[in-house]
Amino acid sequence: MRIPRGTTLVVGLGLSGLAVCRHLERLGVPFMVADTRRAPPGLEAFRRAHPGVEIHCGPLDALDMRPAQEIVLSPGVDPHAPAFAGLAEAYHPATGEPRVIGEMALFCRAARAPIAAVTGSNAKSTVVTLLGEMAAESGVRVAVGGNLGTPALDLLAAAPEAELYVLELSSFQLETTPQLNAACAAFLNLSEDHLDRHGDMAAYRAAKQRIFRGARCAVVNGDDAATWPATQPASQAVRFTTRAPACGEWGLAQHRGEVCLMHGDTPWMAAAELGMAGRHNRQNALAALAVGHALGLEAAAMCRVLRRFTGLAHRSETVACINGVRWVNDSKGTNVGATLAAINGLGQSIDGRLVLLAGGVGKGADFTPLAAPLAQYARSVLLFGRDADAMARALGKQVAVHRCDDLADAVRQAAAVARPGDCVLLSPACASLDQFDDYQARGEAFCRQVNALERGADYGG
Ligand code: UMA
Ligand code: ADP
Repeated sequence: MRIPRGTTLVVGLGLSGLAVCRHLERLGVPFMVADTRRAPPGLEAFRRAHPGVEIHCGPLDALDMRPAQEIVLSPGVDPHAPAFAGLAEAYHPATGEPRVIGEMALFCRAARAPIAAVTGSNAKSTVVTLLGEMAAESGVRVAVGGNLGTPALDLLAAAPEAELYVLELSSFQLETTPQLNAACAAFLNLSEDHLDRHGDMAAYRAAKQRIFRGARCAVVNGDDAATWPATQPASQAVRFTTRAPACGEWGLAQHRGEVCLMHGDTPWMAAAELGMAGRHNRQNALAALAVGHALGLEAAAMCRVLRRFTGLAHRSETVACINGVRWVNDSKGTNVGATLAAINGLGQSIDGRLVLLAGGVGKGADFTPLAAPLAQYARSVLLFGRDADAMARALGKQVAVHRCDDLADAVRQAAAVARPGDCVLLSPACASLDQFDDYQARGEAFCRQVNALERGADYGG
């Protein structure tokens, strides 16, 4: 099938693709859609809502995409797939941008308010949520979205009066964004994730580094050089660090006998006042302050938010204490870096030991960095899901590892091995998609099973 000349092709009928379709409709741009699944969910609803729009379902090599005006990929669609060979490198004569782009490229063209953008392997949602709250508390009309959930293009219609867009951006979204031109762009941290898509860490980092293209201000992690801009002097970026900060940096230092969040040598607030628990959240608070300060948000308003915000669901969230055992839902721990932060953060703070529940889709990651902290802090590791065996091999013999049928079985076994003072931690270091719709569904299943345990009920799934 040949795409009519001048037509834009939207690939992927998910959240992002549907937002692109609505946007193109508003602009009056002719488009058609494609999805590599033969029967993607929502197809019939889409047909009813867009009766005149042509839809192609199935492999993309059945489509001749060359005449397309532009090809707008959903984040889950790999621009390096063979179907786009030759097209991904081509430039559009009118826009000067690549012909294969993503939702964010359309957003940048249309947005009339400054963009604050946040990327990183972990902590994006937490920092973006904090920033949205900080901006609102400062009296700024703010719209928050992107990888977090609400597609960026939907914000344009939902919040036309916005004075600031705060966007969480994944490597997938950045890979198809030629030039973001953010007022402030933050790269929080880099650890292994999505290697099944990007191939290696260099490509993954390069995708994330695109956040700095055209940025007026860069915020980076002083403790993680991989986040520093590759093409500009790192000294021009604002840094946050967990050490005592140098002049202009954000960091942690003792002030009048307590650890404080500092800007250079100026204390902003005591770390103990933070609503969020865990050492990694101090870092997240500093990152949010660094971006908020760069955007000119009010200092007092930002500190008020940091005091009251206790964290998002499914991120190191205590969901029950049963017979002296704390049960923690960190289902959003979908990569090794996140799970390491949870193990180290909790391992240091509990009286007993950790019982870790982990496994799922490993996305090509190396699990060996988990072995040493688990040997130090864990009583037992209960593994389930597709890559459980790979994880067991990586953990070696220093840790007591048990294979479980599924999450419910792991919860059951955890209840049997945990002792008073221990903490049972669901932090899978893997995506959930082999067994659940998403990390929320996995976290909710865990909470249901733990609640049933609390009630002394039989729990099955
Ligand atoms: N599809 C294809 N071919 C493919 C892949 C997907 O046709 O090769 C189709 C699927 O059949 C489906 C649609 O594309 O119909 C799904 O598109 P998608 O996977 O890009 O997902 P969306 O529903 O559009 O959601 C995307 C983000 N998803 C991904 O990046 C995988 C959402 O991030 C984001 O919230 C949403 O846009 C709105 O911006 C989710 C995510 O898992 C939370 N992100 C990853 C992460 O956080 O680790 C990066
Ligand atoms: P993202 O949107 O990048 O996935 P979230 O804020 O949802 O980030 O947090 C995801 C996971 O990362 C959580 O499981 C959390 O425990 C862990 N995490 C939070 N902050 C950090 C940090 N600063 N460094 C490493 N891991 C972190």
